[in-house]
Amino acid sequence: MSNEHAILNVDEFTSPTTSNTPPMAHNKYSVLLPTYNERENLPIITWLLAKTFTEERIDWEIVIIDDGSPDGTQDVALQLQKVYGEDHIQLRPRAGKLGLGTAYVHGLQFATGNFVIIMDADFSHHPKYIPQMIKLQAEQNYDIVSGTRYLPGGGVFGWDLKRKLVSRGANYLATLLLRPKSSDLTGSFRLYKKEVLYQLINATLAKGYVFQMEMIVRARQFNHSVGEVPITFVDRVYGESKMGVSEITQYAQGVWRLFMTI
Ligand SMILES: Nc1nc2c(ncn2[C@@H]2O[C@H](COP(=O)(O)OP(=O)(O)OP(=O)(O)O)[C@@H](O)[C@H]2O)c(=O)[nH]1
Ligand SMILES: [Mg+2]
Repeated sequence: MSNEHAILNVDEFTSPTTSNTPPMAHNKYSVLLPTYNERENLPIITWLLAKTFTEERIDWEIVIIDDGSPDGTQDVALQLQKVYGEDHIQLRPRAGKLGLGTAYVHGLQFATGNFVIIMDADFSHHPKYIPQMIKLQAEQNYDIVSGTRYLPGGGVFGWDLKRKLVSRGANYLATLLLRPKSSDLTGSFRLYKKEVLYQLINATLAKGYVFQMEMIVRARQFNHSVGEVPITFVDRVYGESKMGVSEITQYAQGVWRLFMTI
C-alpha cells in the first residue's frame, strides 16, 4: 500500500455508523501562496493542488497573496476563484511588493485551516509531496514537516553550479553555526500546525530570504518537533529569479545575528 493510500482510503475501514463522516473532516489545510508575476504558473499550480487535495479527500483552501503584480496575476487569480469557488480560493492581495515575509503574515490571518502549508507558486515545490507531508505529520504528530533537498531522495533540478553552491553554502553555514533540527534551512516548502506558525512568525525578525531559515532555527528554540520529507526542487519554469548579491549578503547577516542572539 502506498503512502497516499494509507490516508486516502480511510473510509474503507469505517463502520456503517460513521460512513457519513468524510475522512479527515476534522483537519483543514490552508495553502499560503505568495505571488509576484506568476500569471503563467498560477493556473497550473492551482489545478495541481486542487487535484491532489480532491483525490486524497483532504479539506483545503488556497490563500493567494499577490503584491500588485504588474503582469496581471490578480486577473488570473480572480478567474481561478470563479472556477474553484470562494470556499477554496481566497484572494488577499496587497497594493505593492512588500516582500515574502510579510506576505505570509498577511495571508496567515485569513487562513481557516488548522494546518498551514507554505510553498512557492513557481513549480519549484510540487504538490505531489503534500500527501506525504500530511501523512508524516499525522503519524508522529509533528509540529512542522519540512520538505528537504538535502536528505537522500531529495535534490535540486535545473540549477547551475553557482546557484547550487550558494544554496549548499548557505545551508552549511547556518547548520554549522545554529545546529537546527532540519537539514534544509533555506527551503520554504513546509507544513505547520497553525498555532506553531503563528508563534514562529511572531518571533521571527527577518524579512526576505533569511525568513525561512530563521523560522526553522527558532523551531528548535521553542522545542517544536520537525519531520522531513525529501523533495526534488525544480527551478522555476516561467519568470525571473530574484536571487542576487544583496540577498546573499542579507542572508549571511541574518545567520550571524541569530548566532549572536539565540
Ligand atoms: N506576495 C509576494 N510574493 C512574492 C514576493 N517575492 C516573491 N514572491 C513569491 O514567492 C515565491 C518564491 O519567490 P521566488 O522569486 O520564486 O524565490 P526563489 O524561489 O528563491 O527564487 P527564483 O525561483 O529563482 O526566482 C514565488 O511564488 C513568488 O512569486 C513578494 O514580494 N510578494
Ligand atoms: Mg522560486
